[in-house]
Amino acid sequence: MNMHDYLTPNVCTWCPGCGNFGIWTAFKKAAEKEGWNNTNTVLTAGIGCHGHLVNFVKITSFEGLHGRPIPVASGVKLANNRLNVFAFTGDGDALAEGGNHFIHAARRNQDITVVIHDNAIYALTTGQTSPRSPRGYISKSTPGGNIEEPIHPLRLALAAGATFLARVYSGDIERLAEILIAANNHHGLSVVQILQPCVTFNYMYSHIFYQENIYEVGPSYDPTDKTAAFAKTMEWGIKKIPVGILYQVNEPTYEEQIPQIKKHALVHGGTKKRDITKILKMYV
Ligand SMILES: Cc1ncc(C[n+]2csc(CCOP(=O)(O)OP(=O)(O)O)c2C)c(N)n1
Ligand code: SF4
Repeated sequence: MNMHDYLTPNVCTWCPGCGNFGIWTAFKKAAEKEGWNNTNTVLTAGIGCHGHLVNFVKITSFEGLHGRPIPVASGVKLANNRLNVFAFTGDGDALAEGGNHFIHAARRNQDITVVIHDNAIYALTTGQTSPRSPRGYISKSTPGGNIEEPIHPLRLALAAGATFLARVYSGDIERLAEILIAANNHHGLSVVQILQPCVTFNYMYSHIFYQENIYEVGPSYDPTDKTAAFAKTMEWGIKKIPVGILYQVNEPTYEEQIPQIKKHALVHGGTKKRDITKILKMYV
């Protein structure tokens, strides 16, 4: 398939200039390069502007309930652990409604890729303060300014046991495509935090803000050093937003530790009929 083959008949509804366009393009580029298609890949998404992405990519997908793309991805991977599985999620979706799933996915180390479209607000519902909005952020849900501390998803995932953490700006399409490929190739849970400007509602985290304030961690950085990774996840602010692969280590995946799916995927195991009449009789 080439990039054009991934298009669907659905009309794209994102606002002009939205950071989601960069994510869409980068994903299709990565898919073309890696040969991701309906035979080997499944996408899941939550509810929000981010979730529309799966309607615009011709690969088998499931758009679930708000906050639930990770458990759906988890189920898909358990049923067929030979698939590439991507869970597209918003910052509200991943860290508020789905916050518990996010933490447990990190510690479980299933071999799936969680892609956070981080626009630091609830965009689809017109710009309310989210768990990523900074302190003091004024929106229609916090007209007096946000009084809560924002969540830093990579720091949270690292503390919970994640084995691959990356951050990238949505406008850097080449780098984003590379990182999506690296995340998918990683054995274990990968979290990719994409700095995705919402040009309609987020007046702080604009394209210019990210272009001026991100920096690549560079070749001298050791992504296997957990203490260094923690330090990187503590950085956020003017000229101080590190991007790139911040952490990557090899640990056994969840799937590798389940003997029943080590040799063949559950879906290829066939079904065995069992007579449960005796058991049912116990309940009458
Ligand atoms: C359980 C539940 N709570 C609230 C909503 C309403 N809702 C739909 S989309 C959305 C905001 C989505 O924000 P985010 O996940 O950050 O994604 P974005 O739109 O910014 O991409 C909300 C609150 C819902 N559908 N379900
Ligand atoms: S509301 Fe924001 S996130 Fe949603 S499509 Fe428009 S610019 Fe993108």
